[in-house]
Amino acid sequence: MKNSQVSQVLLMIADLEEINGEEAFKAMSYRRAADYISKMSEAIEDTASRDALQEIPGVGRNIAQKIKDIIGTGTTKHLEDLLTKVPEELLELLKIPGLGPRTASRLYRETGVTGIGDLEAALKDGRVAALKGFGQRRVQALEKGLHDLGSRDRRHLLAYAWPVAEEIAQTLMSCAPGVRAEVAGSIRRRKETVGDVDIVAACNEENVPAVARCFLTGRGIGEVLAGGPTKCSIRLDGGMQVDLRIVRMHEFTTALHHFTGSKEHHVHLRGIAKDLGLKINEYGVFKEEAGSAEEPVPVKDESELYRLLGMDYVPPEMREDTGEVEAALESRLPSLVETEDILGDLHIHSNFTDGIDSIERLARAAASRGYEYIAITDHSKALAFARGLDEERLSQQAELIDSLNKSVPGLRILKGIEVDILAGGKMDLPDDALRRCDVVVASIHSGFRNDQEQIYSRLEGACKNPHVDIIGHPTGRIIGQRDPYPLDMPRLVDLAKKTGTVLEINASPDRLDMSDQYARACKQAGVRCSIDTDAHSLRGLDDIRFGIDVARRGWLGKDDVLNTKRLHHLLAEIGK
Ligand code: DGT
Ligand code: CA
Ligand code: CA
Ligand code: ZN
Repeated sequence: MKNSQVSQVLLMIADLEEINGEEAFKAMSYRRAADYISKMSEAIEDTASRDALQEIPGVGRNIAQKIKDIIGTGTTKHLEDLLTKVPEELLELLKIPGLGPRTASRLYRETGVTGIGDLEAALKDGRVAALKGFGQRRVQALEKGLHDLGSRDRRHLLAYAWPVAEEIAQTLMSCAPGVRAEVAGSIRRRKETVGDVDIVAACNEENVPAVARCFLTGRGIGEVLAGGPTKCSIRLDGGMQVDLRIVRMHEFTTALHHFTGSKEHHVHLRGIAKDLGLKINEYGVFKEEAGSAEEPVPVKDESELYRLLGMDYVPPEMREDTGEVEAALESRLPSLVETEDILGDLHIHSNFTDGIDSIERLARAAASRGYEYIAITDHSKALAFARGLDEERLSQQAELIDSLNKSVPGLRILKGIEVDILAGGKMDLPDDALRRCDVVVASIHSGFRNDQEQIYSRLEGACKNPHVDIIGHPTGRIIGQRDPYPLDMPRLVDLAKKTGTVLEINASPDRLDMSDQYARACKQAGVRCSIDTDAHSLRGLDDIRFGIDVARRGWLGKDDVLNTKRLHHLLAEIGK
């Protein structure tokens, strides 16, 4: 059982307890434990077998026993009891942004609503509006939430879909000799969200049934949607669809290219091929012969395919028909930033605030990734629930960092802060405190309902503050959960250009903020970006990959990214 699964069961217990009217503090212990377990690097089974479950925050004897039950059986008697008191469909309601356990409980007890479908009906027929305390605004918010939930369920985070897809591709390769399989579609293009998973497999004729069988009988399949010899489609238990194309070996390159997309990129390529007397499709590249059969042109790999069209190789991330075809024809595609180019991470939280790992452990992990530097940027005091730092704790942290810099070899730990941008554009800590930091990330964590002008003037306060280096997660969105605050992005890019402020590509899989098109706008305007994880644990450092994906989709090269610079250049660039 994975940590994330155990954590989910605990969250379920917490929600059910609260819906059931249990006191809030009881649910809180489960939530704390769940949060910690999902972030910690040790496998929960190992924690259990060394009898250390009670070291987890929120876990006493009672919850420890339940965790053991969950590890062993996937559930616990307490959960099963709760499920007899509260309909499980109510948990679905909690997926609606802004709808918490208390509201779910009232909806259930006072209008009889259980699931999403019921709620839709009760909103329509006025049962919800008739509830005490449910004004028109609240009803509208629920309607919007319901609508957003619908669109959220149709797309999945890249970070969720990608490992699932890779695992299936790996399995296919081991189910018969000589099988090739690769993930295509929007995952290969590294889009932030994925509609469905596309996999292309190639094998010899006689192995087709084995490959198809292997795909259709894999783990976690909820439903088989199609099961033909060349095209199979399944829906996984979690609701995600997976499409598989099975082709012959010599078709692999063109099939992979076709199903990588995007459709728009391909439409453009086909036009170019036609002008050259060529035809390209999933089965190959063909010379169009007047009056006779088309003659196949052998294609070894994708580079060769593009070469046949008179173009440079276009990386999958750029295949969106937003100018890459023209650029590839004229040999002026930028060379994109790579994972190896990243020399450090400038937005990391430690256990001084809401991170779970110590600065020392974070530093050692960063050093072993080959980083040259990291910045510890914990929250400032306005974020009370995260135990944000005041000046005094910030200087205690600075002292610790000074001593760690002597004892952790091969890596410089920079003193940083993620300072809250308050109402009116004031920083949450005085200039004196910010001046002592090597790196200042300034972020908005409150007042999301400000209007566009208010948001802009807050960001203006940050960009114009001489100590602020980077604007963290500039738009504030959480994918599928929270819309960005109202922000005129081109105006922020202008401002960043004028003030020399760096804009962050936050690599947290559900933020990816800025998005790819904003990153590209920065490049065009000559505004520097940084790619940072906002890690709250050792594991979070791995998210850097998703930030690099965004940068590459935004056409950024190494030089466009601040944290590809060597330490002394970095410090010079941010004026230190
Ligand atoms: P998604 O699933 O919405 O995140 O996006 P994709 O790009 O993975 O789209 P999907 O799964 O519908 O199709 C995968 C690829 O197959 C797509 O990127 C290009 C190719 N493809 C699918 N349908 C068509 C089509 O009607 N025409 C062309 N040219 N290509 C198509
Ligand atoms: Ca797809
Ligand atoms: Ca598909
Ligand atoms: Zn933040």
